Amino acid sequence: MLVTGSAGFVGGWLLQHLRACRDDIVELDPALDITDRAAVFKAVAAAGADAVCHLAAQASVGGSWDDGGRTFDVNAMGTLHLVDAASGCPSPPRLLLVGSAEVYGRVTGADLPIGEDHPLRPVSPYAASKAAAEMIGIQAWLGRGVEVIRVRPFNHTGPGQRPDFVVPSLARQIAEAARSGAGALHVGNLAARRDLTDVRDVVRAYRALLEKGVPGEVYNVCSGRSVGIDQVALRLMELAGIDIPMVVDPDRVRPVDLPDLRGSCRRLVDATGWAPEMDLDTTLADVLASALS
Ligand code: A2R
Repeated sequence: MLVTGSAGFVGGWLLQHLRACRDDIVELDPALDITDRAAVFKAVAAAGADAVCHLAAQASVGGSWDDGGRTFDVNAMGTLHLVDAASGCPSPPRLLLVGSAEVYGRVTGADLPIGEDHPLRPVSPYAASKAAAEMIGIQAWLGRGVEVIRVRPFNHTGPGQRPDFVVPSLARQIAEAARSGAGALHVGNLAARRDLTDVRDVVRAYRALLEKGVPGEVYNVCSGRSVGIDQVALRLMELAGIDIPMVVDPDRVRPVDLPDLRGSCRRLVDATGWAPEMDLDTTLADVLASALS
């Protein structure tokens, strides 16, 4: 399997899972820019893989507001280059395009849990770039018969995630406070609720879908339950044995935040038999342990 973005957060966990499954793995050179069409063609041809998991992306929703053009180049055009390169192979590999549940945009309580047929209403430049990447994948399947499977992961976390994501950000601040014995927890929108899955469960879903997913189809990857960010913060403090005040930092509140995001994983479960194995407490304890180390 060829893995793009293997040096990233999810990539590291995917490689670990693939190794445990004794899969043949080729990593796209992390120095290769996915927007370099000629380089992507060369690398995909040389890899000769039967499957590709495409993780390489500008993955920051917040950052996409500052550089929508680059986000679109990397996430949409990068996907186009990869898909075109794959379709030009003598035996085109099966492709898993990793999108995002952010494509659903603002949803109301009545829409929950969100199924894959929910309309795409991207709010951030990041979400728009991921919706565009999906269209590129659909076209490759319908127009050229390339076996493309799309996934829309909801929020996921685990050890090694960058601290600009909410759980490691909270864990890092709490770890610092535990060390120093003082401090405050700077938070964004505490009222937000998110469907949080452990990255180790997410990568199992990706591999299972590459094996058993239906080409042309799209799958949510989520737990089906949402948890309040305030509950996450409180639980992390409890696990660390500290109690520090929470301070809302306007810089951490995104221009447009989604009050609740909870998906249905029914289609994924039906296709693969997948079920999350990690409970939230274990995930939080592991992220905290990694922040404390
Ligand atoms: O920016 P870096 O040096 O951290 O590299 C990231 C890489 N990447 C690229 N690779 C090739 N050409 C580019 N122009 C390019 N821009 C970024 O993709 C990194 O190694 C990887 C993405 O990893 P993370 O930023 O850690 O994201 P994460 O959480 O692993 O997300 C994986 C996928 C992405 O498609 C997200 O949009 C989706 O899951 O949620």
